[in-house]
Amino acid sequence: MAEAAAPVAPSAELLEWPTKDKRRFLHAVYRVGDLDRTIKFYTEALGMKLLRKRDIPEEKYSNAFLGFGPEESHFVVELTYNYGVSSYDIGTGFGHFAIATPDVYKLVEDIRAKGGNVTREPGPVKGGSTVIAFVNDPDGYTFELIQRASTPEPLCQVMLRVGDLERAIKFYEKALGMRVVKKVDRPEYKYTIAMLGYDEEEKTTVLELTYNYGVTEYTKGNAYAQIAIGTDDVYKSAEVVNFVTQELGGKITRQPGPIPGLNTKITSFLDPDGWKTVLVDNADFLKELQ
Ligand SMILES: N[C@@H](CCC(=O)N[C@@H](CS)C(=O)NCC(=O)O)C(=O)O
Repeated sequence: MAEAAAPVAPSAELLEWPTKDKRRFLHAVYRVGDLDRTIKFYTEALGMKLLRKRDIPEEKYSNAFLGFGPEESHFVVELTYNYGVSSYDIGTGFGHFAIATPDVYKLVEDIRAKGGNVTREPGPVKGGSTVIAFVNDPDGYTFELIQRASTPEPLCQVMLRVGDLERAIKFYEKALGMRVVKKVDRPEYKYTIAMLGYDEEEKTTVLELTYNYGVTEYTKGNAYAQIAIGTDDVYKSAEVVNFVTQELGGKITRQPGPIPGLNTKITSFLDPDGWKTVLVDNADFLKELQ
């Protein structure tokens, strides 16, 4: 019997594409049970701005985009409200979004004054010196507050838990062209974290991957959806992703091409742990904003 053909290795030029491409974190997409309630909390307590809203009645959902600056240059959150669905399961794998602020103590007081749920009081991170705090939003999504003198991008992290950190790092390096900008092992607390992205963590948003010693499985729930990242060529990008999934796992869930009706070109895929990323054509995305 003929054996299955080994995958043909793409050219070196194609494999380098993810690091040559114009990549940027665009938004994190997740579902909330009450759009107005979340908009109120994010604008009044967390200090975000409401950037745009859209209602798609034919598909029975609405979106709201919020962040600390315009979508042309900032990472933002894209909230999805599905008509009639008031709660979701966040699962155990999703970690948090993070907000960098010069004064965590002050922000926590402001959040508390607005009725926010502070789950970890401000103070140095266990095993380190950076002042952090944790608060939960009305749906139970966690926001880590991180003390930093200044930052061009306050919405600075998406933290996801993974079952095999080295495999996940390889995937985001090879398939998405990210770099490990920081890695910290805290054996006393039995976890390792890796920050991955396209620039230093003080300058832009990073993906924080957390490995808890011995934990290989998490639940994903149905609340958090995906991260969107910009690309200049969804077709080339998808070819690389497809090749990398053959080595490391994960799979393309949407072949590259325009979204019907919107014409924005995208491709989406799962990493080896099942976390979803969507790559969005940079030029099409800017047209969407106009
Ligand atoms: N078991 C933790 C490992 C990650 C972790 O502990 N991260 C640090 C922040 S980098 C933290 O949450 N520390 C808690 C604290 O300092 O109170 C998890 O899965 O969330």
